[in-house]
Amino acid sequence: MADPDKAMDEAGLANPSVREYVRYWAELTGADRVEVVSAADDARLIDEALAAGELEPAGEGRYYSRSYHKDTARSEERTIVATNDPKDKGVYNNWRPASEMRPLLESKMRGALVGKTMYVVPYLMAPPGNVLAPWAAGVELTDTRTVVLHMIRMARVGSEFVNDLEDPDSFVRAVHVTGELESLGHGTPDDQRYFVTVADERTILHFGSSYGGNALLGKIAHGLRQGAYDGWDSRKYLAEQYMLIGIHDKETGETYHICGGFPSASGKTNLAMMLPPDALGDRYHVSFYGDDIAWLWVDEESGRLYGMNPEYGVFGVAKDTNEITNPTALKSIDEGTGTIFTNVAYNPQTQEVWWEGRTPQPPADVTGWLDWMGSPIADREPGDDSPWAHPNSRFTTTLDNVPNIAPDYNAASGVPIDAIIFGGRTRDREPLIRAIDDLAEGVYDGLTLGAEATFAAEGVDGQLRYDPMSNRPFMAYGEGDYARHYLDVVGAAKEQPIFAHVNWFQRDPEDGHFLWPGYRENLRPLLWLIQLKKGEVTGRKTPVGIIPTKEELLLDGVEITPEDLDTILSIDVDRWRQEIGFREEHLAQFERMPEEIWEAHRRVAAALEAEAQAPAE
Ligand code: OXD
Ligand code: MN
Repeated sequence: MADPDKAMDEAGLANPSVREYVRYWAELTGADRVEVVSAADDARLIDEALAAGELEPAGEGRYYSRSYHKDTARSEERTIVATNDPKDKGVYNNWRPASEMRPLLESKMRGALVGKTMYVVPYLMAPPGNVLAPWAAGVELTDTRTVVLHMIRMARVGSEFVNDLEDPDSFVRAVHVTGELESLGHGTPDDQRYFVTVADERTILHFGSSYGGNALLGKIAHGLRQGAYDGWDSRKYLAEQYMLIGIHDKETGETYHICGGFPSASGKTNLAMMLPPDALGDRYHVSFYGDDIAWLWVDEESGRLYGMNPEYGVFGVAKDTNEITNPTALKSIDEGTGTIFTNVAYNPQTQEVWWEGRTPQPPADVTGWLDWMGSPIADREPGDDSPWAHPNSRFTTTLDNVPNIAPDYNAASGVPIDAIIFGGRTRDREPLIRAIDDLAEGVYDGLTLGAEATFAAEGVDGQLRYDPMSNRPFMAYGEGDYARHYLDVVGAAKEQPIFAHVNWFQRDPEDGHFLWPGYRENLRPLLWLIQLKKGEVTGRKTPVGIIPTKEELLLDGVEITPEDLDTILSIDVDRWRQEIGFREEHLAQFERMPEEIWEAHRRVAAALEAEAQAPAE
């Protein structure tokens, strides 16, 4: 049996509430050993993981890992938010009573660490000293060394982050037990996996995976689900799946901050790491704060909306990351960065890694190459063109490795937010950008955010898979209450951020080409948005927001035809009227949706009707 007190004494883990929690779980799981971790243990843990074969070398100072082949992504169906109040049930949070979930999870975890080590990972999901730090401390207990190594990259880790809490009990209890991955019945009626956040007890209990958001509990379970619940419960803040960037104007010396949500596979990491286009690089610099999570609150002193990235790293999707889509990401995962790759293709002979879209063609010489499951590519049957890397394969690297990391990313203050943007992957209807300068209409727009269903079978043609504020998988309480809270937090700011909806993905209906070149050029509509907020341009008012005129967009050096430009700067009223019908059904599912949101919906619908009746110009 482990001696948790000895381990905690040695590591200087002094918080009495944390110590009691660690003792409780060491006993319940029957762990043989307890080890308290800090970021300074990284090199030793890497060596141990290499020696144990859990990691393999991927060039100098980079590592490769492979997960169990059925354990490769978050599982939304197996994810539950439990509380003691049935009123917390929403459409998306798979609510269950805490009284049912806690005993169930404890029974699955009982005795599960016999013969194993229980790692104790104290962490902070905030820049130290931030006003939201009281909600950001946690202690993850995990049975998996590679999970520890990921946590060290994705969060600030060490006993110092929990030792001096004002309220010693105010840390999130985050317990991760992997279970016997081969016998969990993945995807069957007898699925044993449970990923539960007991939100009103600030306890996260995840059983049955060692992958990504299922296992790194600081990131999604705490940073988003628990954070969202705490933000609402305290009435103090929002925890959102948003990227956060700064745009610095070297001519005026001013910096603007934009955050925003995009459903997965809509290019959020690429946007967050964007370099300015060559023609604008002399004047503007884009800096990176984060690509996945932002917590937002109103700063008491200035009365402005502020934001910060609670994470300490990037857990990026590898697929399609290359010199054109995201050169910044490639530099962030270069040799010497300590990056861990998971489920990409790997060549143990040369220690190289590869994923679909890294280069137009896979390596021509397949000698030594293994696919993400470890099978030699050379042994494939002719015509087998299954991907070498898993589509959800990832790289994990710390923020300091990102070449354009903002100089103040670690500042306790956070940064003032000028604009909040939403964007999905939409092949028609959505213009390049439409700005919304009304809070309720902005929140309404976020609530009706969606992306095209990936496969036609998933939905009706032209209908989006709605993903409110890109938080659908992370909703922690009822959507109507969420909308109310969003209106209240942002509404309390003295200077309102401007909202906008962006779309880089409109296509030509005939030949399918993208109308807007995307990537670095996406800075241009964002600069227009800032100018609009400052009153330097006026745009053109439409029923669904303000869109730029051709003359207002900085277009020098952009390759786009006048016809394509017209299309992305115009509103297809008939398609929009169809969309309004879908939105009405979507919103109607949610209880307690604030009247302001319904009013915004009716305003937009009425303006579209008026436009449809207006004689053509
Ligand atoms: C996610 C992630 O699953 O960021 O959204 O990993
Ligand atoms: Mn995410």
